[in-house]
Amino acid sequence: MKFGGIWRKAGAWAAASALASGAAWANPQPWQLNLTSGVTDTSRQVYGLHMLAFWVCVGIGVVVFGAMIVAMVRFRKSKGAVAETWSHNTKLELVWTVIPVLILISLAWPATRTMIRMTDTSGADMTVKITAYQWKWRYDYVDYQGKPVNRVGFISKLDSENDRVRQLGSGLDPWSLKSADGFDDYLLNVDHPLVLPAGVKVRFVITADDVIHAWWVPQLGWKQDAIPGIVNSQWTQIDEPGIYRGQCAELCGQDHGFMPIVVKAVPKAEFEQWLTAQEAASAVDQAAHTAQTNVPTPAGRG
Ligand SMILES: [Cu+2]
Repeated sequence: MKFGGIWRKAGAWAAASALASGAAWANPQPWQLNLTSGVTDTSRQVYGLHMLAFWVCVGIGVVVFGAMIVAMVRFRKSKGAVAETWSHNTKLELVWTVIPVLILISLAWPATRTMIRMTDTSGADMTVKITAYQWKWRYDYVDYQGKPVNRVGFISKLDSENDRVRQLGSGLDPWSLKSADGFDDYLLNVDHPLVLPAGVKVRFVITADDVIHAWWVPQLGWKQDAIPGIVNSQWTQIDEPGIYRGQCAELCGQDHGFMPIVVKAVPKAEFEQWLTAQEAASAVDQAAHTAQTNVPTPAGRG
């Protein structure tokens, strides 16, 4: 009952601070020191937990260092202070054991609730398979609203302009690269973003085909290791359309710093149009491929 109250207060406080700061942080900012509150319900919960733990630590720091400074100033030797000789005090020891236990429980309780919620991928309306490679990502759309998606998948890698600029001795200016909204997107832009519908629960199944990578978009509030031979799952539900950027978060080799992630969240109707167009294009490709492989072998050969 008591913890529920604490959690509700922390949640309300977190939601208020998220509203105040969320919009300004759609892109990473220079000197952005704090965690972002992100663009999903879970990312805001994670941010709330982070701030709750932060302020608990600040409170403990103030009390502990305050008591230390008062003791050092008021009871210093030059003022004639003489050290006490007792070594145990059961009441005091009980207090300094029980209080930290209560603090830890009050932090662990909401954190566990959020963790449980974050791992529950059930009830998703869509599945995307993410495969990591040195040094790019592959996205395959598996199903949408209970129906399998027909062969929609693509590789997403550092865009060609970024790739040209990053070459040693290219002589090109990294600051000349800007996204449509004026953001300096050097090393943060890809050729094909992962297109997702806003307001839809999306399940990700994440793996890798060579070494361990990690798929990380800070605005979504989690990162997930992509491990060869293992399929990890995660989910997200992005509130608002927008561009959300991330990077590989597990040192995976020479070009680890050059495999960014861009998620493009679009309104649901726009996403459905996009998906239908992708499916149609893939069907045409498939038909052309079948026609090519079915060309009859000329008589008298083979
Ligand atoms: Cu990687």
